Amino acid sequence: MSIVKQYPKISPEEAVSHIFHGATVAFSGFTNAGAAKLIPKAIAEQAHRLHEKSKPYKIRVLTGASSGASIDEPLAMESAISYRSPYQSGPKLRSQINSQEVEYVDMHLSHMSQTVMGGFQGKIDFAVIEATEISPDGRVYLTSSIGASPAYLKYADRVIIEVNHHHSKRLREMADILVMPPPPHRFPVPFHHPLTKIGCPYAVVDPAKVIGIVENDAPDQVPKFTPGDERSEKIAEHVVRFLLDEMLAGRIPKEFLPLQAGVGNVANSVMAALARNPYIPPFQMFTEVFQNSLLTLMEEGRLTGASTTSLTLTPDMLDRMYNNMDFFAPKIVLRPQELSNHPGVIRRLGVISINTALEFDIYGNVNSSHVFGTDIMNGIGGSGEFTRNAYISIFMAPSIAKGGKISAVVPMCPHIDNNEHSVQIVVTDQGLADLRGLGPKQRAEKIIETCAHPAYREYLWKYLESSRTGHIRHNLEKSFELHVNLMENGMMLPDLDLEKVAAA
Ligand code: 0RQ
Repeated sequence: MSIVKQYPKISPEEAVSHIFHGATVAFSGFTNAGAAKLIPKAIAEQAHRLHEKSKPYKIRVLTGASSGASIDEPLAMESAISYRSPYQSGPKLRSQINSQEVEYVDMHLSHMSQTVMGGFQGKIDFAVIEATEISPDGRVYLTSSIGASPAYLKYADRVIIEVNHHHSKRLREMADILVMPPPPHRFPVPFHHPLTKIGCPYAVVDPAKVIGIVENDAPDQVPKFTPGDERSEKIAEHVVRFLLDEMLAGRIPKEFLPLQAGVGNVANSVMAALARNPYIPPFQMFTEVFQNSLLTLMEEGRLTGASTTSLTLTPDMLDRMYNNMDFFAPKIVLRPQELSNHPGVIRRLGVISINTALEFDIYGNVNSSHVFGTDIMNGIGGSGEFTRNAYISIFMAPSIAKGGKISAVVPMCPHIDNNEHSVQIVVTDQGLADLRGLGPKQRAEKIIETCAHPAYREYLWKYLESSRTGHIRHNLEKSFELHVNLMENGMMLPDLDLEKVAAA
């Protein structure tokens, strides 16, 4: 730490005047939670002005995870992004990635800090970080997410802080921050419980690097999730019954095990169903996103503690938390994504991971990220580090999408995020297949019979029967027939009667 200084208060426009074409800018934010807000908007305006004069202006964007309305979408609307990592979920940016206008590096989220340290994302020219406060000696108190911000503050050349007065200063009571040193100087991460703390309540920056402070008062732009539908409810029922059976079999202890749940409607339905069931004891979470449903569960005493890297709460729910910090602060730990998603800790704690797939194949390989194996949806996010190291790893998907035009169960996935060696349980609204201990043939039979929608079962059985025998049966000429049909005819099985499918 070189100096102690008073930071100049600057306007977003002044801050942005430093950010040059081609710069790599690392923003705070893991989802919209804790995302920088005013500066991305001002960068988008700067891009608009320069593009109007036919001048080039694009930046390379890093964040903790997705950033949607706060960063990705305003910048993508002005074609101001040339490179993006490690995760995104915005429709405009997605289309620019899929047309190869934007280079996208889709990464395991806990790797981000190490990747930045190694220089694989290039030099970090600027970090733009939202904070509740920065002290003259460089302690940065982060807001509703920690994400990769501690590493960005450490490795960036120059730093701009958005001090956001909307957030509670008491967030620091939840924060547990450290940046891992490079190997071989790493140490075991001694978490024996989701709420263990080993770090500081603040991140650290060299004050000499700080260009200035931009003041802000805007809430996080976290959108509302739509409520779960009938298929999500069915999936939730299967998952709850399975977890109860695991308890009865003694494979889950009576005090239960920490859960990780992905984001989205299906995950919300599962969390709600778990909480409703009187035989599931109050539980804890070791996860990366703390979303609306979890806040309610905590208030009801069903969720007794959570480790996370972001509070992805709609503004009303975040305010509800801020108005009751005496209750919430001791029950939540906010960590850097390097630690919230730490493989060794996930394994040690015996986390049960519950994530969502776009599709899975008859052997249990999962595609969560690339439609047709070509078009990005969002990314792998944290699903890989949780699935690979979980005590029980679960993937769920509605058995059909787009009214039956798409089957979630396919012969072979054209892209694989999580493979058959890591995925233990797959579940759809049709049923749950426990793949543990099963060989490939048994897995295929179980998945087709239990998880596939009835309208697709016959096709899948025929595929299996017509396949070349080996340890794993496949018919390489037909492996992607359903996907090719979907691309060419808009339906995986063009002769299917969709009204009948919907009724089944
Ligand atoms: O299309 O948006 O046009 O309606 O895909 O599907 O069913 O709404 O599912 O919102 O839960 O997202 C895997 C994308 C699921 C998400 C994924 C179409 C479908 C719909 C979305 P529409 P749903 P969800 C923690 C862990 C990876 C990251 C992760 C995800 C749209 O869960 O990004 O797990 N996961 N992170 O109609 C083509 C198929 C399809 C399909 C569904 N097979 N082919 N389209 N759709 N199946 C979070 C973080 O890491 C931050």
